[in-house]
Amino acid sequence: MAAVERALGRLADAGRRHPDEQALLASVLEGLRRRPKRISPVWFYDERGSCLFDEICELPEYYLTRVELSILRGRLSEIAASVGPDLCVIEPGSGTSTKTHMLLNALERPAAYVPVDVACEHLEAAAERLRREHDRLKVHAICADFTAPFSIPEGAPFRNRLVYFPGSTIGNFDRAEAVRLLSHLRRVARGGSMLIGVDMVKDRRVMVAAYDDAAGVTAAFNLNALDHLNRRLGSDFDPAGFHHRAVWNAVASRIEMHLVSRQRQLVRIGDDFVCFAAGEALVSEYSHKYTPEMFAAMAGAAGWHVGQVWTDPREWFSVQRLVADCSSISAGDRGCRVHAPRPTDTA
Ligand code: AVI
Repeated sequence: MAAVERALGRLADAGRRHPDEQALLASVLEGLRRRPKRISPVWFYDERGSCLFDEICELPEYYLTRVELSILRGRLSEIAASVGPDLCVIEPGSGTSTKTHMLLNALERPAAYVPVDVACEHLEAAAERLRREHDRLKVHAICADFTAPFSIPEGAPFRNRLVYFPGSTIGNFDRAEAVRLLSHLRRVARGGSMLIGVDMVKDRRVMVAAYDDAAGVTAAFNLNALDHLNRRLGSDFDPAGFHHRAVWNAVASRIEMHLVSRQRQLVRIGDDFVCFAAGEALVSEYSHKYTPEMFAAMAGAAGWHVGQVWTDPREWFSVQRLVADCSSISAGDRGCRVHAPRPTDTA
């Protein structure tokens, strides 16, 4: 009898949920039934999570943002010359478009900028700022999840396309997902090119420290995902019942962020319960690191050819130009070649 009542209660509860919320709940439960359990890194990014991420980018251990910016600053005119004039720059997951400003200033007569992001309010604010700063630039913001198909308005000045995908966001997708995304972005580029930020394999200690900083900001960022889940889905994760862990998985060439259960516990999610054993890890993020060869092979599987690779003196990070059509790579740049670092590049 109790089981029947529980089942009826579950049906009544399910009926009260919005279909979008039900789909969200179903996808979270699907991840929590996997071995190891997984949640999507999208749960990091509520308001607090976005602020924590901004703080992460300033941490001494988190080299990625700093090094990518140093490469861009040091090679900006070379990069701008390589992609050419009159471009429509499309930026998936544009956020606050901070690095874009620098790129747009260096490009010759940029025609249009198309930021694509799910955070619609931030997107419009960033678009408005860029409209004010570049008065001849057409800015057309698209509020969409860039991993799903989205369409760009037809016609000039949206023709000559450059996809700009900095920040090593590609590292947060596993290989199959990354190939799918890169193929999708190649179709978006329509025969154009892509500038992409790619984090490189380096000393394990450097990589682990970047995801497990001494001040505990990344730990707070990771645990905040549980608060976000609780608010959105009415689950009862107790963040104090988990601790943050960052590990290097050499076989998969990635940093993994885990939330490790401190004890055996039951967590209610919707009308279901999920059991965690003491010490059991919930995977919250993968951050893949590449060698130039690994990345070129993956980009190749998505139909891209590597043109130039710009890197820093320690070769910790790279900015790569990918082209859909191999004939647009000059003979000297063909293939995967790491440029000799210049003495002016600093991390
Ligand atoms: C957004 N992404 C590229 C970051 C990374 O480095 O994988 C997210 C992040 N996770 C922990 N720290 C930063």
